[in-house]
Amino acid sequence: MVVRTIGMDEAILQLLRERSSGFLSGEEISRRLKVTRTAIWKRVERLRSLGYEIKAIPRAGYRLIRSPDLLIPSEVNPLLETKWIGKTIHFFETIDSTNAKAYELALRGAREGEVVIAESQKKGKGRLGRQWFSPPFSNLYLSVILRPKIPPHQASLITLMAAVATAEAIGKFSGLAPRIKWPNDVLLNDRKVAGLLNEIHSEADRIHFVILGIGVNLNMDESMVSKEIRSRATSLKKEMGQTISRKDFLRTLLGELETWYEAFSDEGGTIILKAWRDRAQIQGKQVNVTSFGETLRGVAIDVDSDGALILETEGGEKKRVVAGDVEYAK
Ligand code: BT5
Repeated sequence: MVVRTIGMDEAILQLLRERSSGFLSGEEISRRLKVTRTAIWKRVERLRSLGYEIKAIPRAGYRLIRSPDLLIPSEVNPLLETKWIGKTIHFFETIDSTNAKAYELALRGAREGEVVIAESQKKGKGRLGRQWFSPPFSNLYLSVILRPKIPPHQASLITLMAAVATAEAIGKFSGLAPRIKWPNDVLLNDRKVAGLLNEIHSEADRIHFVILGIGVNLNMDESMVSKEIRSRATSLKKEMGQTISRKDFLRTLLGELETWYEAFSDEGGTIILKAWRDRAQIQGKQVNVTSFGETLRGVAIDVDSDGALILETEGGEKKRVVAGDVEYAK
């Protein structure tokens, strides 16, 4: 569907970019892409509606003046500095959930490093059946397919790795100091700027793939957001006081993901756990943890090598929490 539409749009953009210093006639585009001139005109109108500034002069043709901050592959690919993550990008203007799409692609054999990006999600997924608010053309919603050669019980290290990489990307990009909240929220000024949802497909002793789902609030304004989320969410634009180039941020994020995933693959989990602890600073904190409908109060001791939270409850008992939500006690 959308991919095909985008394919033709991108082909037109590609030709216009090649002719950056002059006009390209409708006739030439029509000949090279084997479509009618009316079809090209319709595509150009569509591209304009997406924010492309395209000048058209009768008899001279078309010229690309300016491109918007879109995340389509032809805008993103030339910028990427990664070796393998994002070499194939599946782009959608809108989709139910990038994670669901990536899962489907991975089942059909998509390779490690393939990425699904959407401009908006209709059913963006949070953890535990919750929703991720995903307004169009303002944030980043992406899913990366990984095929790590590790046993399933280590999969949560991949989640910690992704949280570290996302926090590192936000830190490098903004100069601010994001904090990780167990298990995988990234906060700026105690508000959530990014959330991660990782989904695993495995058998008893082997992981087939992990879908790393990452949502980062970049240019989302408070006016776009419901009251419920507003008090707990923030965006890079809000924290930095300027509009964010989503393409540039994406480049930074994919670069960090590649670096940290390779560090994990080469050196193991210790390096990830250390980086996670440095950015979470949860050890010794008084917390309330909600897990499977039960709320536990206590002091966070650490995360273990499987990413579980170790809590010392008020009664002095040690508990290991594998899934849930943390609130810092005031
Ligand atoms: C998460 O869940 O934080 C995981 C979010 C993962 C989203 C990405 S986007 C790309 C990929 N494809 C998907 O379908 N999902 C992933 P959780 O910890 O359960 O947090 C969800 C809660 O955060 C919601 O119940 C809201 O209270 C709040 N929330 C929803 N949208 C938000 C947003 N844009 N910014 C900040 N908070 C939000």
